[in-house]
Amino acid sequence: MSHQKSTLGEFIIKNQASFPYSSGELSSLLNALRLAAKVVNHEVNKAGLVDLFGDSGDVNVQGEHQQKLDVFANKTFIQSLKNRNIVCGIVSEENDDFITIEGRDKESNGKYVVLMDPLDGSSNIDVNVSVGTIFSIYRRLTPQGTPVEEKDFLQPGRKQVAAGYIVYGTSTMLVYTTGDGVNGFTLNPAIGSFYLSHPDMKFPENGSIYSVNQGNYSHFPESVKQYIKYCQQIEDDRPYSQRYIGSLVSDFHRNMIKGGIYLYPNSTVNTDGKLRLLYECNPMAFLTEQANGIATDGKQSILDIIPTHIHERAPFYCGSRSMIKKLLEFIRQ
Ligand code: AHM
Ligand code: MG
Repeated sequence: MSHQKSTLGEFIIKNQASFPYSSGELSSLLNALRLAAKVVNHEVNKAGLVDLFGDSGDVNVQGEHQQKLDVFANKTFIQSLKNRNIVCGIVSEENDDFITIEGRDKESNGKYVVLMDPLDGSSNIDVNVSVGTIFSIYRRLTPQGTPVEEKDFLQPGRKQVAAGYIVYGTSTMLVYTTGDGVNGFTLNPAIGSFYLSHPDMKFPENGSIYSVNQGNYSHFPESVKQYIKYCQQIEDDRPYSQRYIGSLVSDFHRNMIKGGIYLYPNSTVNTDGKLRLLYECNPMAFLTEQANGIATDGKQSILDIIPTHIHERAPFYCGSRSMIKKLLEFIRQ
């Protein structure tokens, strides 16, 4: 594979010219994420060997302070982004407020903002199940040279210039879009390079997998309950298989490759759903639409929601077109 396929670095350079208003900065930003992904991957892979499971603030045998992996991932991505003069602000699931990044001089802070979930599905770490990083990139609204403002982050998903995820699974992959299809790159750990292994990824039009935390069934809206019953009926190509890893990135990745639907509805417990609009739903929705799928909150495309605060939640349904269309029939009835 390594001598035939292009590396992620080569691919980014080759496709740089197709970015609107390209000046090489988005490429540099993607490279910063690529570097951080490798560092986090290294740490995730040895999580069972060194004592990375403790609470943040623990002290290990060498007397060094331990970091939980999600704290480590957060710091690593932030530092890698700060090191280049491209990003003026970051929103992270791990930080209550947005982070302001000053430029090297006042006039030259970056023109992009990044929103991320540095380690999604982190409850899976302790049991050696795959986790991921999700990222979303926008051009800022306020002028360069001024401090970033909250409104720079509160843009509808439709305005994303790039989005993607890293899945730390049986192999580590970086999957992203800049609005020109979705491409997946697999890390060769021996060489430390990502190689294009999954060009032009697309959701199959239909699928036979539904992914939902069915333990919450009693709390779901009636329409979603009805759809789940439909998935279980013995008719045509059903019943579908139920697969739920509990790590959005991993469930999404499988469904995009095999065909399927992911559901995290609003419920009597989570009235707005659980997943975060800005750094979970939006980037996944951008990838979904670029991969010929549909991502919706049940009423509208996820990408059309106008956000009002940085950590807001949304009901989230995404996947193969015909499966989502069927779900929407139930919701609209
Ligand atoms: P996290 O960002 O705190 O890890 O939560 C997000 C995760 C998703 O990856 C996953 O799909 C979902 O939460 C699982 O939630 P639940 O355990 O309620 O099914
Ligand atoms: Mg998350």
